[in-house]
Amino acid sequence: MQGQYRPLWLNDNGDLEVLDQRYLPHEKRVRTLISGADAAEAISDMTVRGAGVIGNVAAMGVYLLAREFGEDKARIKEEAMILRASRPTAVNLMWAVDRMLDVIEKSDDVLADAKAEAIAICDEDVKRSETIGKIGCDIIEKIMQEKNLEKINILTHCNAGWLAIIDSGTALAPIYEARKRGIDVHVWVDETRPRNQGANLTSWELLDAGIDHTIIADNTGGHLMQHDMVDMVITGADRVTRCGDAANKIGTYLKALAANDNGIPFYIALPLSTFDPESCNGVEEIEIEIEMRSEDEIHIMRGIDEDGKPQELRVTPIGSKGANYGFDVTPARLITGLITEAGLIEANETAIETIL
Ligand code: RI2
Repeated sequence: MQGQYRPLWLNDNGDLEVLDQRYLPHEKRVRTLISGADAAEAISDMTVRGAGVIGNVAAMGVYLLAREFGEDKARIKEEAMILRASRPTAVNLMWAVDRMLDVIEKSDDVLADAKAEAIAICDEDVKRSETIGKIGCDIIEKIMQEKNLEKINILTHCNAGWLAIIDSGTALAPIYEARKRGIDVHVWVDETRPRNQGANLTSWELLDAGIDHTIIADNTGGHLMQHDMVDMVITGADRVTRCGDAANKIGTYLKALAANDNGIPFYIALPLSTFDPESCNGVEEIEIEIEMRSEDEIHIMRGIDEDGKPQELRVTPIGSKGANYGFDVTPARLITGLITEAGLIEANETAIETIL
């Protein structure tokens, strides 16, 4: 692939260019990152987001550090710690930075090796995403056969498409694959307050791909499930423990509870780099890494007006407090299966051990 991916690519100067996801779906704006600090900022300010892509941008960020600091490995390592801490929950970020630093540590040609490794990480994600798509789509076909469906309704939360992991996502990869296989799919897209990754990004991706979808307010899923309007749920993840508990965008847990209550299969799609082998009980152990974001995201809605101009609108009383938890943890017992590039596995320690 040589560094040309849809949400990020290297330009002719060797700078990293990324699609600025803060302006989607209304504007396709590109931001150029020339230093490791630029890459860290782009991750923290959500120019790029999604567990896979922040790992990719962090890896490319370490390459940019190698370009700045040459053979000064100690300095690269020091600066890379800023990248490593640029968001707290998605473990792909730490995984990618550590892998880059390992290569640099052993390297005699830091710049060339760092660039090659960052590209390798991205290339591997392309393959992972493709495999996840195929395995996930086999599950879609199985559910359709079992229920004798002509069209399948899949609910997803947040954005786990190609904007989140190259080149076709985690949760959306099976849906893209279904389209390739000619399967009739309809996607319920949770808006995903407060940053609206579903309403802004998943819908944009699906519209672009010509996939039938409907955006719903976050609290709609339970009602749809009670009325047999959802056949399966697939989401991505930011961190999955070795025992199968999954941290994902806030609200995922409530969807899993509703799915469980209604006997609807609930899948998490993830690359192996999203596993956190260090932790087991996700609610207790991931708690400290759950991102708390600015309460302004709760108070202020962003969008465009009738003239297409970006606007911000305060929707809460001035003086009320807001709390903005970025992620929640879905316990393994509520997860039907984990769709990974190593296969479909059960969400438990014994099964996960065989693939890590
Ligand atoms: P992949 C997102 O967080 C969501 O939690 C989403 O499910 C995940 O990243 C997608 O990442 P944010 O970065 O599973 O938008 O596709 O806060 O890697």
